Amino acid sequence: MKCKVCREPAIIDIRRHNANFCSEHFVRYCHDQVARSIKEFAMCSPGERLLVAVSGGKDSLAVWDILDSMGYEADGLYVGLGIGDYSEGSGRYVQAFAEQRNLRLIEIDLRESYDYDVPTAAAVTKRVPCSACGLSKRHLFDSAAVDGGYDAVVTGHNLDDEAAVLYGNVMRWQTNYLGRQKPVLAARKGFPRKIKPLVRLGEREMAAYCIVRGIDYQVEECPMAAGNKHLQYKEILNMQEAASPGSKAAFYFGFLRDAVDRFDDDPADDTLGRCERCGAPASSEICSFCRLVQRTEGAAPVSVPIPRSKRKSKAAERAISTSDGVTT
Ligand code: Q46
Ligand code: ZN
Ligand code: ZN
Repeated sequence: MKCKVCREPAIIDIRRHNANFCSEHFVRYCHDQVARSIKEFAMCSPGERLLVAVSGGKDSLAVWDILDSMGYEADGLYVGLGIGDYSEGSGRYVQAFAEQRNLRLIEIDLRESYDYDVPTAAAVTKRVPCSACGLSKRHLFDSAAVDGGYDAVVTGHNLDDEAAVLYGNVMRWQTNYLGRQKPVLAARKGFPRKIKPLVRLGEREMAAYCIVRGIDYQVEECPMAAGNKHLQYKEILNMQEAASPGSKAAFYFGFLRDAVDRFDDDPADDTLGRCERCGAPASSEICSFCRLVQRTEGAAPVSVPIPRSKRKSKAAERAISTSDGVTT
């Protein structure tokens, strides 16, 4: 197996491109794919300030590394979710990464700042952890970006994530979500622009990128993700991809080219008011994040893990349908 560019021994084969790369040209390939996405979807421009939502997993650390290497001014934002050892480990990977590269990292800990954590919020609301988790992350990413004057929030969603979310939304014809499944969402009143520069790169490529670049990341999955449909959709698509390389990319990019504009882009958001407590966009007097903070006030902390249930799987899938959260 030889590198397509230099004919030296290759370290990875990418079947959908019918190409193998050595480590040097693989890194270049990843950067080229990100540069192509940024240009094609007009995600951001040099000189803009970017806020990368980092979870400690491979994708978010890789996208931060790539943007920094490409010369973008990119700070990191990490939200401590309070999911036991998983969150403690994730935080350490993010801190080490930022320190090694001398990058600015903003840290918000749910327990310290808002006196709740994801397991406790799940118990209080009697909903799956991903529901309170997704809500908290979306709110904190948006408000940190708006308050900090950033031009865009960056997330590490890769091609596998986007294809799996699309598959789930198509399976159930979630047309309200389909219209928002774009690699860039423009800024709207009170919401920052959101961009996904990794949409041309697969999960396996991002893991390989981290190894080649010496990025230590949280390999362990979130203990509260078990059983959600998103992982099942990935498995289905992986089987399809193995039988027919290029299927995921054809599915996702064909959707962007021919179908996404046929679905509504959530026009109702433009009529949103302001939360009386925090000033964030809200459809009632208090935004859903502040309502969650109110509901968890004084609740006794709950530890991890929370038992699985069918109800959990369904809500986890709903929470992930917009693919707005941080990926690992
Ligand atoms: S961290 Fe949070 Fe994910 Fe864990 S609780 Fe669910 S949403 S699975 S990206
Ligand atoms: Zn090479
Ligand atoms: Zn609020």
